[in-house]
Amino acid sequence: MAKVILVTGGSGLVGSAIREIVENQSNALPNEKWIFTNSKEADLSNVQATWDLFEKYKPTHVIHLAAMVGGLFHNMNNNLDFLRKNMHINDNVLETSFQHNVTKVVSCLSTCIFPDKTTYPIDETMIHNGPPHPSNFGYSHAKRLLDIANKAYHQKYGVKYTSVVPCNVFGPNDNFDLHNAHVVPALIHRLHIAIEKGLSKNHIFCRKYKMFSIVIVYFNIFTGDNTFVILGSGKPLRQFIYSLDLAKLIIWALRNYDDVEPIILSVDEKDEVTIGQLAETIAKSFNFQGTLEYDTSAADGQIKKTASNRKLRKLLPDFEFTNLETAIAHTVEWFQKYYKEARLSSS
Ligand code: NAP
Ligand code: GFB
Repeated sequence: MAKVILVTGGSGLVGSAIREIVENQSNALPNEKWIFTNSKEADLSNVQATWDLFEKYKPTHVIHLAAMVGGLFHNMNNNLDFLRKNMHINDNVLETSFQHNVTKVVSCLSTCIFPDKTTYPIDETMIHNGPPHPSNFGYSHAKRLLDIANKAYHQKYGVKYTSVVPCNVFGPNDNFDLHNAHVVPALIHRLHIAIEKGLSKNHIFCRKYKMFSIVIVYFNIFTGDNTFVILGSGKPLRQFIYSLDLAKLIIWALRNYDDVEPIILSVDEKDEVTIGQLAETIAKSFNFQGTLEYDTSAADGQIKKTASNRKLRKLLPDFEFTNLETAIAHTVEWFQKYYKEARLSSS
């Protein structure tokens, strides 16, 4: 049977990773037609625009990624927008999918929507066991409603609407906006700027006085300005999944996972790192020789959200995740190569 697979949010971090796997790494099956859409083509918070999009493509399957997405600080300052925008998008996509007889919808939740006061590791059964962390309650409740809606549609109509629950995601084509981004793209962008500023200042100094780059190191040590500040204490723990690995798992879920219950798509618990370890890994990728300092006046957000991928491992025991250092190196390399086209500002 021919499948028309509509990927909402197809231009974002996760959507572009799926496109990379499907189109550039030729992983589409002969009977699959893949369509990647974005907010310019159709604002899915608008009912009519959503209807028109589905009328245009008549999808049989939907991977629903479109959402208002952001890091800790963006969420903290915009809980109402995250709640309303995502509620509208999610309700429009699910109801329009049903009205168009879509066979299957795979939506995207997040490990940050779980209860803040909980036991660890968290698993798929715990989503609604208590209030989420106050920093992102708007986003979290909108995402939890997706799970509730999936179950309501299944109960009434028997349709296969399900969801996947990624941990923190990063990779090429992320949102690198300095204020709204998640921690990985934010640190990459900020360290890139710091080094450019530092080096360009020193380069100017050296060029003017015809000195060699060895002076750059001396100049930095001498002026002591080789410090990079990380927001927060650096102590919170996170699991990070490379976007291309997540893309492969979401494609697998569309083709093979038919349970209405969510499934966590996360690296193993043993791969959890502190924000400080993450920052050191990013600094190593830039070959940054300076010192990392922590601004403890800035929020830490959730101290941990350790998720179990046991359910995934049972179904896909041999799946191999890209290790963090390699994935960070790929992302830094991509950012430096495509700096001019990257999403440096999401406002
Ligand atoms: P992203 O890079 O910010 O991309 C968001 C996508 O949604 C973009 O394609 C954007 O289109 C689209 N979009 C936003 N508002 C829209 C609207 N009103 N109508 C239509 N499209 C709209 O986000 P992402 O990181 O890829 O996230 C994708 C999914 O993964 C989301 O559901 C998110 O909640 C989930 N997730 C992300 C993370 C993470 O760490 N990034 C972790 C867990 C779960 P434009 O490009 O036109 O704006
Ligand atoms: O990815 P992130 O912004 O969101 O990570 P969460 C925040 C952690 O990184 C906090 C530290 O401990 C911050 O103190 N951090 C250090 C920074 N430097 C920076 C920086 O420059 N920018 C940012 N953003 N953080 C999000 C949820 O939580 O997880 C979202 O709020 C989403 O809803 C996402 O679901 C996956 O991991 O804390």
